[in-house]
Amino acid sequence: MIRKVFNLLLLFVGITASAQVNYLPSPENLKAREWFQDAKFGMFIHWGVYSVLGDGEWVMNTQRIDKQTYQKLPGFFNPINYDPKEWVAIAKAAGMKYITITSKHHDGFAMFDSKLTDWDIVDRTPYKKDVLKMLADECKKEGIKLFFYHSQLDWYQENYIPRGNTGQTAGRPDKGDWYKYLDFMDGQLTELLTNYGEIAGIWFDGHWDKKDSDWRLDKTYGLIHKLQPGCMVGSNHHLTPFPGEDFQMFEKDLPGQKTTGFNQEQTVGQLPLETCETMNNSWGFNLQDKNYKSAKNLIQYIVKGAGHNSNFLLNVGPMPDGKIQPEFVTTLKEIGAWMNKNGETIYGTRGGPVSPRSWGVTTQKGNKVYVHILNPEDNNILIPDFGKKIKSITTYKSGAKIKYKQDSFGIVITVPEEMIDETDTILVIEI
Ligand code: FHN
Repeated sequence: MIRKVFNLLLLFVGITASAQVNYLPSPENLKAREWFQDAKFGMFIHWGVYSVLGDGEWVMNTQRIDKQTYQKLPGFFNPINYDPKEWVAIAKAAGMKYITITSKHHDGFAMFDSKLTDWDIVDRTPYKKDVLKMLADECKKEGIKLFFYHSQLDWYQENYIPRGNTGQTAGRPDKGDWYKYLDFMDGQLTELLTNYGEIAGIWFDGHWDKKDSDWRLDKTYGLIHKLQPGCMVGSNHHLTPFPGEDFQMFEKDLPGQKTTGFNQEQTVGQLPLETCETMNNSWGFNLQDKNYKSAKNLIQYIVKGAGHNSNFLLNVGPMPDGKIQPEFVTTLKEIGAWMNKNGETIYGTRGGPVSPRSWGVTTQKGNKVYVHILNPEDNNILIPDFGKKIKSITTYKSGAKIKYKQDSFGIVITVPEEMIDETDTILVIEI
């Protein structure tokens, strides 16, 4: 038992020791965190040479494709219909304020012009253009902030050794130098934070592949904060945030929820929060995956996210020709129509003052509390007292006055049947 505790202690010390222990976020970084929490809604983009096979972004691992064979894929990747203008317009029309795109996923393929390897879109594809550069320019023009997803896990680089839980079937020789791999990764991060203008954040993923290894995070996080102090670092390690991180993400779960099984050890920290989710069941393009989520379901997810003081990062996996599939475009348009009308009750708010309930959530901004009734069990809802004297309660849609009774138990509100909205009945409590 003592041995076990001692080992755990060692592990904890080891992990936190390798993070940016004395990290003090810069004023730019704190400002960026404020912007991030106000922005609330972003587009996640999983795009890479794996899109050619239409079987998701893990196809190299799931189909046990060795590195030799996988190297044929870039030759088929020629996204002639790729139009960053169109992508950014779709995101903006949906009400999204930022985009997080895969600069490199687990297959190690760089979707940018890297001088550190030829395993990238410029050297290995007939397309030969730097799609991230094109997107960065368009985002800048349209006032959309850009984040880069970057996989720490790499199934291609031979120095990614010792291997982790995945990438065992890539057919790489069992020799290499781990710290050369970390140097390579820091080198590519330097390219991404030097050649693409202001980058709002780095979205790391893959630490979970070998979480006990020395990822030298202090160096990597320190490098990012030195190159761009306002750049927010986040890591999808499904654990409690490490020093040096500026936001915390939850995959396929609202903060604190544990429905997915891979975040049992995750606790909700004090950092800005973000939940990421797919529009069907896949991150990368998947030809056969037709499990599309409805616009209503995704709108309620954005609202629940805001009620949990969290952003919502909604994913698309573009097709190999560069187009976003029409099913996603249609749903994003519907979400945009709703955000156009009701965005004021989401953007710039913070979760609360009442924690999430079975009937819905609350968001607050200034002297307004927005009550979002998502599952009206009946026309009466009880809101626990949150210590403020209420001036009025009206519907957000029409401004119609709503009857209510306030006492020390709380506020009982009766919402007339005809005012119930099947997606979200929004009431405005003026305090
Ligand atoms: O393995 C990745 C997966 O491909 C995808 O990128 C998601 C996005 O959050 N993260 C990992 C699974 O936890």
